[in-house]
Amino acid sequence: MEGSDRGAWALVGVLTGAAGLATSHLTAGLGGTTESPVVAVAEQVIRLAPGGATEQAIDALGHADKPVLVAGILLVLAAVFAGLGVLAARRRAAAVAGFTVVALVGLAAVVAQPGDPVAPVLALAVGYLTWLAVLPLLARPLEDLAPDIADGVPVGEPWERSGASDRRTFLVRVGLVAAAAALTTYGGTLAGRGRRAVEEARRRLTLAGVTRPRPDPATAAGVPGQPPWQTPNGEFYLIDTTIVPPAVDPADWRLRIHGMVDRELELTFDDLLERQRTEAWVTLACVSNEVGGDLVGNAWWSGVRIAPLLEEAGVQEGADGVLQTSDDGWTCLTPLEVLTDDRDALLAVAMNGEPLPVEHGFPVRTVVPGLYGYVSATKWVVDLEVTTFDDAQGYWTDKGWSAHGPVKLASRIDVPRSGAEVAAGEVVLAGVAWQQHTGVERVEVSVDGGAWTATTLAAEPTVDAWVHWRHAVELDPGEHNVRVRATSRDGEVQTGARVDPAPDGATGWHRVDFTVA
Ligand SMILES: Nc1nc2c(c(=O)[nH]1)N[C@H]1C(S)=C(S)[C@@H](COP(=O)(O)O)O[C@H]1N2
Ligand SMILES: [Mo]
Repeated sequence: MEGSDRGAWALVGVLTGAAGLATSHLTAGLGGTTESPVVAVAEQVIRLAPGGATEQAIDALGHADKPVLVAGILLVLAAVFAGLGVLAARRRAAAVAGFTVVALVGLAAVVAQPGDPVAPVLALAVGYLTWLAVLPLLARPLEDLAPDIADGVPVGEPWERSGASDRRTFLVRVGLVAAAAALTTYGGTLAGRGRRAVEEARRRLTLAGVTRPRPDPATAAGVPGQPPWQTPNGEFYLIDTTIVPPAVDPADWRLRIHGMVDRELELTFDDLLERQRTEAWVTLACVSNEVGGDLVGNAWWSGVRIAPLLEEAGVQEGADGVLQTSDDGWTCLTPLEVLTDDRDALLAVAMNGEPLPVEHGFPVRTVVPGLYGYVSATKWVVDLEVTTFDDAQGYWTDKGWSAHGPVKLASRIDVPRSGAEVAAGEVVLAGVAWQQHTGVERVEVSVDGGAWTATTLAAEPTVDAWVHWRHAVELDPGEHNVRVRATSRDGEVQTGARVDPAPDGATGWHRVDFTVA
C-alpha cells in the first residue's frame, strides 16, 4: 500500500471510531448515564489493576488519575482504530470484526459497573451501530480510488492517480463525519453535564452526623444464599417514573412546606442539615411487589424527622394529608397522621451511610416506615403541601391505585430457590418477613402441606425493618414444597388468599417447590 493510501485508510479507521464514540457519548448524556462507555472502561481498569499499581498512579497523578487514564485509553483506541482502518483496505470483514471486539470489551466493562446497565448498554449499542454505518460510508469512496490489479499486483499510485472529483468525494465525507463527530461529542457533553456536576457535588458532600450502618450481627439468620439483612445501595430495588433521573444540585435544592399551614417554610439543604439528625433502619417496599418478589429492601437512613417541621409550620385544622412533589413532578399524597406521629418519617439525606445515590433521590427523599413507596417515599422531594384527601391525590392514585397504602403483612422464602436441587438430610429453609411499623411476631412454614411449624427468628432491632427467619427440616429424596406465613405483633395471621398487587398490595403465601437429591 502506498504511504498516502495507508494514511487515508488509517484516517477512515480513526474517524469511524471517533464517530461511534461520539454517538455513544451523546446517548449516555441523554440517558442520564453517569459516564460514557470509555469512562466505564477506565473505571474497570482501575478496579482490575493490582491495588498497588492503582495507588501508585493515584499518588503520582493526584486527582487527575481518571482524566489521565481516559486520555490514555483514547490514545490506545485511536491507534487501534487506525489499525482497523488500514485492515479495512484489504479485508473489510476483518475490520468489522475488530470493531466488534472493541465493542465487546466496552460491554464487559459497562455491565461490570454497579447500577442499572440499560442506559450504558444502549449507549454502547448506538456507538457500535455508528461504526457499522460510518465505515462503509468512508471506505467506499476510497475503494473507488483503488489501483487496478494486474496479475495480482497493484498498478500505479491510486491516491495520486485518481481524479480530483473522486478525491473530493472522499474528503467531503471525511469533513462531514469529523464535523458531525465533534458536534455530537459537544452535544453529549452538554447533555451529560447536569448529571456529572451532581455526581461531583455528591462526591464532595460530607454529611456531619451521618454514621455508617452497623447492623447487629444477630439480625442475620446466616443462611448461605439468603439476601443480607441490610440491602447494599447497589442492590436496592429501583422504581420510579423517570427515564433520566433528575439532577438536583444540593446548592439549588429547596423544600417548600405550605398549604394548610400557619407559616410557610422554605428550607435550603444547609437549613435542613442544621436540624437534629435522626437515623433509622427502615424497610421500604413497593406496592407492585408480587408474592415472593424482590421489590423490597432494608437500609440505614439518615435525615431529619418531618414531624417537627410540620409543627413549626403549624398545621391547620381540617388537614389530613400532605401532597409531596418531586423535582420531576411526581406526586404522592401521604396521610398527615403518619408524618406527625412518633414514627421516624424522614427527609432522608443518606442511605446506608452515604449521600443518597442519584437514582434513589439525591439530595433528599422521604421515607415513611409502614407505607408503600408509592404513597410516601418521594425521591428528589421539593414540595410538601398540607392538604386533604378530598382536595388532592397523588400520581398513582390518579391511575387507579388505592389512596391509602399501608404495607401488608408479608413473608418470603429465599432458600431454597424455586426449582433448586438440595442435598438429602437436613434441609435449611430461610427467608424474610415484614410488616413495617407493626413488627413480626412469628413466622411459620408448612412443608409438603403439613402442619404450620414455627421457625426461628433472627434479631428484630426495630419493628420498622424486616426480620430474617430460618428453619431446618429432615427431608427424604424427592419433590417437596414449602409455604410460609407470618403473624404480626398485632396478632394478625398472614392471609393465604391470593390477591394481585393492584390496587393496594398483593397477599397470599409464598410457596417454593424444590427437589431433594
Ligand atoms: N420522584 C419519585 N419518587 C418516587 C417514585 C417515583 O416514580 N418518582 N416511585 C415511588 C415508588 S412506587 C417506590 S416503591 C419507591 C422506590 O424507591 P427506590 O427506587 O429508592 O427503591 O419510590 C417512590 N418514590
Ligand atoms: Mo412502588
